[in-house]
Amino acid sequence: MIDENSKKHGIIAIVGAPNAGKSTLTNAILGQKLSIVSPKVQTTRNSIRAIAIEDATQIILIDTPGIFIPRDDKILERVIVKSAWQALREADQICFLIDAEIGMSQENLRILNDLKKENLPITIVVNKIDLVKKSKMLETFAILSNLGFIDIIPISALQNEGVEKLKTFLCEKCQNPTWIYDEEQITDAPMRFIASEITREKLFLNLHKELPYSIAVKTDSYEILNNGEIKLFQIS
Ligand SMILES: Nc1nc2c(ncn2[C@@H]2O[C@H](COP(=O)(O)OP(=O)(O)OP(=O)(O)O)[C@@H](O)[C@H]2O)c(=O)[nH]1
Ligand SMILES: [Mg+2]
Repeated sequence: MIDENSKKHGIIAIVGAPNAGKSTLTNAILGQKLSIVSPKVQTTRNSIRAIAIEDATQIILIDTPGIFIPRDDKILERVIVKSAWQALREADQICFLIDAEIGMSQENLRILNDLKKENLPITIVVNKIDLVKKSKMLETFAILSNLGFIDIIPISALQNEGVEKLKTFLCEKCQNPTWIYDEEQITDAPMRFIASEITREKLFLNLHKELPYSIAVKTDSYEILNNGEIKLFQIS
């Protein structure tokens, strides 16, 4: 039993450019698959909360859509990016994910400069370290420390390398009293949303050039069958 008085929580926003591995990291910290993942950009459309527990601490992760410069005429793009910026403002700590293969791109620099202007608490997480040579890593680290970042954590979310260390680090940033979700709750997203997301992930993974990126899936209803299977009624 955890003593009520020792319970703490914190909100951690996972942000970064599209495809940096934000959803993979969210799932790795949570310890189970919740957020959908694909090799295509803009897989995550809505910020989604994953609620992890580490001893007496409830770590509330917000997996956000990738931040990019939206085109003026694309409403969907503007909505996606807005959802990421909203999550940043309500977080106690921001994990800014950088794809180690891409390193400090102009886009990453621009987003980081915008974040710094707002004086937000940022930890840099360099992901996909399994894909790069040490020299490339050191180059990225040097640029980041020249920009004044002190907390830079290398990980491979896919191979679960460095994730435990990151989780311990994030726990220290969660200093608000009490828990705000039930112990067994892993997200605040409704079942229907999760069901729609799983179908959207399968569409992303199985369709290629024919996939319209704006594809959306809506779950109308579902039935739990006698054999335990779930029958979904969805439109896209
Ligand atoms: N090699 C390697 N691949 C990774 C790692 N983390 C994520 N990936 C892959 O990178 C791709 C994108 O991962 P996502 O987790 O969907 O990335 P995201 O940042 O959530 O993407 P958006 O939601 O589209 O912004 C997937 O193919 C992942 O399997 C890693 O540590 N190493
Ligand atoms: Mg994602």
